[in-house]
Amino acid sequence: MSSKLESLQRWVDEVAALTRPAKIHWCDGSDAEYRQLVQQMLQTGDLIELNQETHPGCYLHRSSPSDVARVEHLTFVCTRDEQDAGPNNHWMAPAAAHAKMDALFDGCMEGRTMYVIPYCMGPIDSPLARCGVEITDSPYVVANMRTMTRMGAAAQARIEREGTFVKGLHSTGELDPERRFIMHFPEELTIKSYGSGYGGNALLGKKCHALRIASFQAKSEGWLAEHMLIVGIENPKGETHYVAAAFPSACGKTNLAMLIPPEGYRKNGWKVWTVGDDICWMRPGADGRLYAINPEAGYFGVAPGTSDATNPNALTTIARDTIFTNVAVTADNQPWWEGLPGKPVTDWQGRPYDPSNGPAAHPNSRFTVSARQCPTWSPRAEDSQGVPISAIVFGGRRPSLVPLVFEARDWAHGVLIGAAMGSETTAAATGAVGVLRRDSMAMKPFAGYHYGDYFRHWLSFDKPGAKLPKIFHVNWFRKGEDGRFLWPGYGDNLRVLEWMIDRVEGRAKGRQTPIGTVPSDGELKLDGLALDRRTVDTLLDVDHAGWSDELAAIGEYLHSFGERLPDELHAEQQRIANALKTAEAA
Ligand code: GTP
Ligand code: SPV
Ligand code: MN
Repeated sequence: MSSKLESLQRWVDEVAALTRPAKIHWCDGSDAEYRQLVQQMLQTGDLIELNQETHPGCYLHRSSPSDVARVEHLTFVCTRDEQDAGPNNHWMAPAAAHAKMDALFDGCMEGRTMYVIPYCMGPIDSPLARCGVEITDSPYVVANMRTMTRMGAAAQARIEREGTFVKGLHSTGELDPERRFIMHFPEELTIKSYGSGYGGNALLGKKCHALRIASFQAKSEGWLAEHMLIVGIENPKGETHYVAAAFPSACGKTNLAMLIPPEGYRKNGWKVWTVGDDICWMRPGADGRLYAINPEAGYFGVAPGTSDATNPNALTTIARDTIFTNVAVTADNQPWWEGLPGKPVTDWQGRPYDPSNGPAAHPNSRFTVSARQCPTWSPRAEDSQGVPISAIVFGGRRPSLVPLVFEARDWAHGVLIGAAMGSETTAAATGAVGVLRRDSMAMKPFAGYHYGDYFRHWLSFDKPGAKLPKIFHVNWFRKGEDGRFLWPGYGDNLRVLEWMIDRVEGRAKGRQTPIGTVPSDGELKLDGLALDRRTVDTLLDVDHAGWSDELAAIGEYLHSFGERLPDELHAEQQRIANALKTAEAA
């Protein structure tokens, strides 16, 4: 390849001088290149061939058993001023962080191939898209980046035209958890990641670039980089509303993005269009509405729980040309995880399956697949201007208190609802599972700067001329006394989305409560569901005493962001706390 951008060539030379690879390969993103990589990984054991009759083009990767999830305690945001990283991030001084990382990278690619991956996040000709280059010594990372991003020659051409790109340096190193760090230098548009080969730690276009670095850029450039799915809901009249929803990791984004409408809805002509399942970049258009693109080109989705009953679309999507990571295998060499029919014989670590070792598939096992393989893939995913967003949805795993759905009265209230989000932790990150923690806008692990500044940035979109989406909060995870989910979820979540669209279009009146608007009697269409009256009442109930405690906890949480917290959010918190007191007294 000729006419390389000088700054790019210089950086590649510098990295090569530091890491000392045996070979350098510039990735062009071609089919031939992919096939060659797969052949090589089959030989080294990095990939294992799955049953090619049932799953053509599908392979299994087993990661090191201590490298199976994001590592938030080893992830740093290295701004010049510690304050700018905020209490929501781990911080290290840039010079110290560079020194630490460069010592790890010193000679780490000896005898190995260094891959240079030019990629574009977003449709290749979109003004909202941004480019980066990841340098890695992992062919598995290359194969995944090819599916997850627009990788190769076209991205490189755009980089050469624009002259700027995010620099991401990655090595799997020794896969030693003691020598593992994921460092971000947002002011230098630079990422350095060492010691992990897994997902968000290693595919640097995804969480590191498209969320941590991008959120930092978006703040100064007037847009938003969010941990959100984007889904189009088409009604029987052929009108489509686009909804963006932020749920924490492993809390239902992929599932909602691909939902199949309940039978009655399908008969009536409702359709669902998948634009994105994890990341959303949006900015105001000329008409004042927010327009969104999905910066990714593929899905890195949670395998366990994916079944014909929950997400048949995903099952169809991953029936071919998919890389599975840390799933189990059946006797006839098909991928298997908890929730599928059939039986595992080999677990995710390659051992004969023994239930006393825990689940057969790792709870954070995943599939990597091109978005275009999804039967509900929306052609608007390639729209360079993005899709207009009608509603923003926040949600998390809340076993109690939080109703199925409620609506913010205005933008500032919506920002408070997003900021106050809480959810039980999941296997997507290392650490305890099932612990309730605050996860503002589902961005706790991903906001590349101080949450106080981030909330202020969100509030700044409410200005004259803006036609902002309505903001809602949902909870699919409310549990009954028997510990089972009260709401059927999955496809039936469309019933809740329909109510939101009715609110957007002014058809549903709703019932005002101190925490926001909930569906009034009969507004939520529940026909065909075996839900008794008491369950529905519980799902939509607003417990004033319980919410008073919740608002106190939210107040304390907001307080932890100190002076940078916008006064408007304190005021909103106070307003709702007071409304609850009044309601309790009544
Ligand atoms: P990340 O890729 O980690 O960001 O996760 P995600 O938000 O895309 O989550 P995903 O859709 O993969 O769902 C994670 C888990 O939640 C799976 O085990 C699902 O089966 C389960 N889940 C998703 N939607 C629902 C729902 O509506 N109800 C219930 N009860 N579980 C759900
Ligand atoms: C998440 O954890 O939110 C994911 C998976 O989407 S990872 O790419 O590993 O971050
Ligand atoms: Mn995610």
